[in-house]
Amino acid sequence: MDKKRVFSGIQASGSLHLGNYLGAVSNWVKMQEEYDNYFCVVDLHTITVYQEPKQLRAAVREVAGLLFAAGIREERSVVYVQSHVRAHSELAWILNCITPMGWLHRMTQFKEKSDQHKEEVSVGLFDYPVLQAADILLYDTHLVPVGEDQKQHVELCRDIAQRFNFRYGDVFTLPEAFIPPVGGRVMGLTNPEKKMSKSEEKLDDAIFLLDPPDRIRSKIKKATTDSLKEIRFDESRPGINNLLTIYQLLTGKEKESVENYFADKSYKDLKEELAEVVIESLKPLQERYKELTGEKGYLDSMLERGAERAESYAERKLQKIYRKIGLR
Ligand code: ATP
Ligand code: LTN
Repeated sequence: MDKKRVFSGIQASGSLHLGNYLGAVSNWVKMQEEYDNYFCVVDLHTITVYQEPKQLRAAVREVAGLLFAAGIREERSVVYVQSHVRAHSELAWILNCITPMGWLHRMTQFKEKSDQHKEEVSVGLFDYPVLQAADILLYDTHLVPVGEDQKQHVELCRDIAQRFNFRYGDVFTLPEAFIPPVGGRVMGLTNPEKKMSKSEEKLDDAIFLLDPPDRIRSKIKKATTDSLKEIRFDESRPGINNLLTIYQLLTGKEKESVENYFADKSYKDLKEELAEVVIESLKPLQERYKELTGEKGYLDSMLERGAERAESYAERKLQKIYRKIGLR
């Protein structure tokens, strides 16, 4: 029987952080054996907000390199860059023509991002979720593993697919979001009321996957906690709750055993132990990243193969869509 298909995307708007890793990428790695996978560096989404060209080029390679370093394997997964496969933009246009503006006005991420970039909000930023729907629908995707912030976009994608199928016949598979029960929303270190984010100005808020050990120690040391003492999971205490959640995810322990372990310890102990756990967890990834990018041309050739494989699927699907609409 054919395996179910997984698709997910990641932006090249900066370095990857622990939130991206725990909320998304680590699950992609775990899931890849069971499914047929497509993982895409979504550079066309990234340019919905201005990026300096040189930096963008470097960031795309860094993100792709980190996916492989984290354990995504070419044998199991197609990894490629969105702009290398033209079908994404072409399908996005078609979906634009069946998506009501009102649906996009409801997207909370657009509201947040357009507040952050008040000086210039592009049409592309508004249209961002439609391009995302095109990504997903091109590959007849069943499951979309993402962090909690993307749930609304995947639901919109389903709505667009349903509308298309209703008008033109059964063309699209209806996808479902897969959001991890723990880790779907890792919070910022200095501001644990907000999710950890690449584009956050405050650099100490996020632990980046390529941060050296000393940076990790100093960021965790500065993390916001509270004036209480007890170390336990409690959503009303976002700072401590977040540090414990990161610890739990990286050690693979149960909540209860994490709480027992820290029962007689101080916040200082928690921070020191967490820093060492983070450093050790990222070490193999950082070493693989160095190896992989040290060999000239290695990463580029993997991405080239990825684009070819993605294109052969996407192009066939797109031709079918064109015929359904009456464009062929
Ligand atoms: P930023 O937070 O800087 O805007 P983003 O959300 O645009 O970044 P992407 O790189 O596009 O980040 O996201 C890649 C994946 O990481 C998505 O599945 C997203 O849901 C997930 N993700 C992002 N931030 C977090 C977080 N703090 N906790 C859990 N998952 C996250
Ligand atoms: N909007 C997503 C990135 C993204 C994506 C996708 C995720 C673009 N296309 C398709 C899943 C499926 C984000 O994380 N900000």
